[in-house]
Parts: sequence; structure tokens; C-alpha cells
Amino acid sequence: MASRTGGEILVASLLAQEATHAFGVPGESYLAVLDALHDATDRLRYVICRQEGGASYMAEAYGKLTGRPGIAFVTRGPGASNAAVGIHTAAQDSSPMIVFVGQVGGDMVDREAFQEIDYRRMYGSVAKWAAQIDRPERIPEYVAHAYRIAMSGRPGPVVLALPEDMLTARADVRDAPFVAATAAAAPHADVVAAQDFLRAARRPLVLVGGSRWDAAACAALARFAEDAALPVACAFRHQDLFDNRHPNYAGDVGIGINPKLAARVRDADVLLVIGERLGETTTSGYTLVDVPSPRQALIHVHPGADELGRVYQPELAIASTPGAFLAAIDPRAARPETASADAAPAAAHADYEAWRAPRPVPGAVDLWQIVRWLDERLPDDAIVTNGAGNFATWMHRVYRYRRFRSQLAPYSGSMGYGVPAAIAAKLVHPGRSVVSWNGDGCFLMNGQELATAVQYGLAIVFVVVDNGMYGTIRMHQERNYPSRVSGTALVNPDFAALARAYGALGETVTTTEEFAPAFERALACGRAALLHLKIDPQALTMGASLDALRAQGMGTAANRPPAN
Ligand SMILES: Cc1ncc(C[n+]2csc(CCOP(=O)(O)OP(=O)(O)O)c2C)c(N)n1
Ligand SMILES: [Mg+2]
Repeated sequence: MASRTGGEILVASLLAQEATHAFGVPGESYLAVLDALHDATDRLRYVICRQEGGASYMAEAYGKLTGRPGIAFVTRGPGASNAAVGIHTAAQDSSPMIVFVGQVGGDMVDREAFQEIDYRRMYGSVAKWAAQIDRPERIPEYVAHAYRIAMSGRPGPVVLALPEDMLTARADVRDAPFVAATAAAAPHADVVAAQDFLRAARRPLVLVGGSRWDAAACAALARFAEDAALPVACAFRHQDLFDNRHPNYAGDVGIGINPKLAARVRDADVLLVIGERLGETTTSGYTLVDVPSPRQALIHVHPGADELGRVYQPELAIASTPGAFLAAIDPRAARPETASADAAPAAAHADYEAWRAPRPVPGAVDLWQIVRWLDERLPDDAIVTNGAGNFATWMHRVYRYRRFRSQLAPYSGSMGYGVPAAIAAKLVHPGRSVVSWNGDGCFLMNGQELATAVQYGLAIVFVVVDNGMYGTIRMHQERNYPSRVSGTALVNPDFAALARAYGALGETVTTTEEFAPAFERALACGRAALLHLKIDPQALTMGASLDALRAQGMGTAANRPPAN
């Protein structure tokens, strides 16, 4: 066997795992890896990014899209620090990801040499595993282990530090075999018990979310819901697990939840939760389900055994992937025999449809109408990405996600995700339409990656919903401290001109009517395009104008002058 450098062994290890893309910003700390990639570009594409935050988000989105770990390469201290946002997102979103970080050589470690950080301590509490590879002959072992940890149980991010001298040292070692996620399946007795609970339920509800899903598991979910006649709700930012047009779809259980759906969750007698952790955003701040003893008979199916009973003590704790559970359960045996009429799937779906019906908003650009148009216009397999902010609520409430992975949005509520996630989506699925939906604040957190989209010729439509502020925070401000605007106003660039400077198409939209033709031009232009939507600041939320919010805030007990 010929000896190879650490860099060569590492790239061969990634090829053995069938990695197709690596997202990064280069650093002199891992030149040996870049050199090894030089001869593998036809199989493993290194996507050059403009900031490690963008690279780590892209890797996280790749993990969401493919179920295989997204790979990021970043340099020492500064690069590793910039990459933190994607690592945190992968942790909260349960996405498989491996971040390789350059490290100082073993000959100077622990001196706080140039840009040195101990990554095991830095990422110890965020990553699922943080380690350092000190010997080139152990690279195949570490990489195979990293893949298995990142994908198995509850998936998450792994950080592996690469000392510079280890990457140039040589070793004779064989590559590790291809690693798949470890299977997790429900014991038969628990599946039968779940069927019994559902059959006897009067107000059953299925709630799906989390990771380890795939298209086959989603298809099995649809068959199960139909044959068992159960309503299905999707957790916060997991709206693409069940076709939102399906007559059994009940809506999304997230921020700004339909109050009628919140009541359905609260009043369910049997709650079958598949894949979802039941985090703060899904439970409306842990109010829809009581901690630690739910009033509902909770059947909690989750691939990570450690998540079961972490907050809620379920009637049935089932450590299984969604697909394995759905393959095992018999829908006929789970079909409720005496369900109440108002808990029927059709009633839940009618509530959902009423909730997404348009309402009047202030200003000339009406996001209800625009998202409704997108809902009609986009093909079923289109991918819509977004970060965090009020602008996203229109998309989540009005757009009907149809297919597995037609939604890429951070469960972690992190801003700046919409642009890099769209880039990863278009690279993985070049044939699908990709729409990146951003706020003005959100866009500029990773707007530099527009250059990456242009560099790689990615025909993505970026939309910037510009209300001239960090609107979400302004909303909370007006509710809690009315008329005291502080830290939330923005002076923005001309986003369309900015896009043109990057080499993309750029257009400004100032009325609802202008949107559709501008979007068609953007879709047809064959390259990256940006639509700058100028929104009336009064259209701050879906439910109330800025002035109305302020008036409500004035009326709260906290803001009323003391009576005397
Ligand atoms: C990385 C990050 N920083 C800060 C926040 C807090 N935050 C949540 S929404 C928001 C404002 C979003 O502004 P914009 O993108 O313009 O959307 P808008 O609410 O105005 O529609 C902020 C600052 C966050 N969620 N993530
Ligand atoms: Mg804004």
C-alpha cells in the first residue's frame, strides 16, 4: 500500500462516505486537504464561500436535504468562530453535519499559538462530538465514527480538529467502509399498545417533526393518516413532512399558531408525536403539553432514546425512526372507533384553510397575495428557504409545502439562513426551483453569499422583504415598550442595485401587481436573481398593523400609569 498524506487520507475517507460537496473558506492551516481535493473535484466539490457562517449553514442545509452529514472546512480560531452559527443550528435542528477545523501543529499546541483554540472545549456543549485527530493513520476511524454519530440516534453536528502537521504527515492505512445511520425500531408490543391507545381515542392528533425522515417515510405517513383517519399537524418549520393540501392536514404547530390548532393539541386525549422533540417553539413555550406529566396520553416516537422523557414523561416512549415506526403500525388497528366529530381530519383541515385565508394589510405590497400567488405558481418540488423574522410568518402560514424537503428553515430560529440554505439546495437539486425568502435584516446576515450563487451559476430567486427594520424585535418593543423605538431601525441599501453589482438580476417591487411578472422574469433569467420588495412599515405582522400593536402595548397593565 502506498503511503499517503493526512490530507489525502482525509479526502479519500470522505469519498468512501460518498460525500459530494464540502463547503468552506480556505485557510493555510489545511492546505494539505485543499491539495488533495485538487485531484477529486469531479467527485467531491469544494464550494468556496465568502464567510464561514455561510459555509456552515450550507453544510447544515445539505445535511437536512440528504440525510448524510454536510461537510464544512474552516480554518483555525477565526474561521471556527465564524462557523459557530451553523453548528448551533445543526444541533437545534438535529441535522447531520461534520465541521473540519484547522488546528496548530502538535509541535506548538497548548501555547496559544497563532489562532489556536481547544475545539473540544469550545464546541463541547454545542456539538454532538468534538475531537481532534492527532495521527494520520487514525483518520479513517475518526471520519467513520463522525459519520455514524452525526447521523444516528438524534442527528447533530460533529467538530473534528486537524493539526497542521498531522495533515502533512504520511501513513499507510486502509479507508473505512461506507457508514449508514444506525437503525432504531419500535418493539412490537409498543406498536400494539400505540394502536390500542389510538383506537380508543376520542380526540386523537398526530404531530410530526424532527429528523431521520425521508420521502418513503413521508409517503408511509400519508397512507397511515388516510387509513387510520387521523388528523396530522406538523411541528415548527417541519411543514414539508405532510402535504399541506391533504384533507387530513391540520396546520403547523409553531410560533404564531392558529389558536384553534393550539386547542386541538391541548385538548387531544391521545397525542402521537413522531420524530419531534416537543421543543419550546412547538409547544408554545411548554404550555400546550404539561411538564412533566402531559394531560394527553402521549405516545412519543423519537429516534434518539435520550430525548424520550427528557421533558415529558410519555405513556409510551418508543425509540424508533419515523420510517420504522410507520412501517410497523397497522392503520386499521389504530383507527379510532369513537372519535368525536369535531376532532375529525376534515374539521381540522377546515380550520387550517380558514387560517390561511387572506386578510387586508396596509400598504401597496400585500404579502398575503404574493405568497398565495407563489403557492399557485411554484411546482410541487420547489424548495423554499428562509431564516428568522416576521417576514417568514407569511410563508409559513399561507404557502402549502407539499413534498419532503420543500422547506428549509431553521428550527433554531436563527437569522441569515435563507441565502446559504438556498445555495446548498440548488447545488444538491439543480433541477428544482429554489426560492430564498428573506427579511432585510436576515438577508444582510449572509448576503455576501450572493457572490457564491453567482460564482457557481446558481439560478436561485432571492426575495428580500424590506420593511426597514428588525421588525420582529420592533413588534415586541411596541407591545412591551410602546413608542420607544430602540435598536431596531435600519437604513438599507438598494438591494436590487446590490444584486446587480454581484452579477445577479435585480428588480424592485413596489406594488403587489408588479410581483408576478418580476418573479417570472427572475425564474426565466437562468441565473441568480433578487427581488427587492418594499413593504409598508405598518404591515409589521400578519394580525395587526404597527399602530394597532402600539395601541395594544399602551393598553397593557405594564404600561398604564399607576392609579391614584
Ligand atoms: C442570528 C440571530 N440574531 C438575532 C436574532 C433575533 N431576531 C429575531 S427576528 C429579528 C429581526 C429580523 O429582521 P428582518 O429579517 O428584517 O425580518 P422582519 O422581522 O423585519 O420581517 C432578530 C434581530 C436571531 N433570531 N438570530
Ligand atoms: Mg425587516
